[in-house]
Amino acid sequence: MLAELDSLKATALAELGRLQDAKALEDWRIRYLGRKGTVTQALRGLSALPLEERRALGVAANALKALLEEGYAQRLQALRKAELSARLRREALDLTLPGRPPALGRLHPTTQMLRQICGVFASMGFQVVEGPEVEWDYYNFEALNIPADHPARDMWDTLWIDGADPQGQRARLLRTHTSPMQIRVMEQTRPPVRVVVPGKVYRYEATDATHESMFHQVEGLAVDEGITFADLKGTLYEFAKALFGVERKVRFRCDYFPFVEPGVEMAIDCFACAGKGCRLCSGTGWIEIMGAGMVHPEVLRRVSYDPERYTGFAFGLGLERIAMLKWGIDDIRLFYANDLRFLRQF
Ligand code: FA5
Repeated sequence: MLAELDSLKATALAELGRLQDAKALEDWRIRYLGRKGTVTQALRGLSALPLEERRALGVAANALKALLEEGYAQRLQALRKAELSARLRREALDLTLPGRPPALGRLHPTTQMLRQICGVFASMGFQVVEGPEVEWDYYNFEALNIPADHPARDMWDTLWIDGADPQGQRARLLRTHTSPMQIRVMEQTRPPVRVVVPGKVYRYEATDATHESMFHQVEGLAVDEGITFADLKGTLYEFAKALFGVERKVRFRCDYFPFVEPGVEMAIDCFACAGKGCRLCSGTGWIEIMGAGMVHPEVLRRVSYDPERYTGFAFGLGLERIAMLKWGIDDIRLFYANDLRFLRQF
């Protein structure tokens, strides 16, 4: 019987050493140490033996049981450890891998420039308002002192909504400039008026490096008692300094727009060559940035402002052209070509 226990011990331990997973280990435990397991059965069988024999065998059988239980516990621990390290290897995270940056959006250069320009005028007390892009002939032309058949209409190549042969003031068009908002604002308010109007405008033109058929303008209008040409110059000078630097010089030269009198074009001295003449300023030393002038008395009369009492100035600038100057962009078509290589630079 002792010999049997010895051989049982040898087989059980040899098997235990070969086990590779938890399921096989559990089977092993049931086979040897379970309720009907070999060792348990052997211990039960002891009761049938004579006392002397029972004592000696009992000690040996209990020692075997303890040995196998101990072996089982150690093997279980070893298997769990092996399993854990295999899992850690399998699920390892490589913390040295660079992360994937979330794609962040940004403001379009036009929007950035628009906010910058409106910010400068807002700091001088101008209110920012917006108006419709689909406009009546009346506001875009007629009320601005440009009646039908007036040759000045040729200055703005118009996209008509209702066909190429518009009939009168109720014809609809895509506004060719932001100036119609001068009329809309004055119709709805009494002086003093101080507004800037940013927005899209449309022209039926062939595109090239400096012309788009859709671009943005920022209109400005100030009307009150006693406003003079000096106010116009001062305001626009402040604007030029804020946007292009304090050392800028400005130049006003006569220009013609039917809704202002006198009308001017405003230029700044070229900041690329400090007025010496270069490619940016076509060798002139000056860069034109907007049209402006004193609001025409006829326009004031149209909105029932008394031109004997009130005077005002207005200006209109091309936003993309200003952005091109500021950021050294040499083709206006880049703004709306949706080329990310261009847009990501802002
Ligand atoms: C006007 O549109 C007048 N309404 C401006 C004005 C307002 C004058 C108030 C007096 C008082 P003009 O057509 O020149 O003017 O356009 C104004 C600016 O828009 C130009 O100086 C230029 O910077 C820009 N611009 C004109 N045409 C285009 C175009 N096709 N593409 C891009 N920018 C343009």
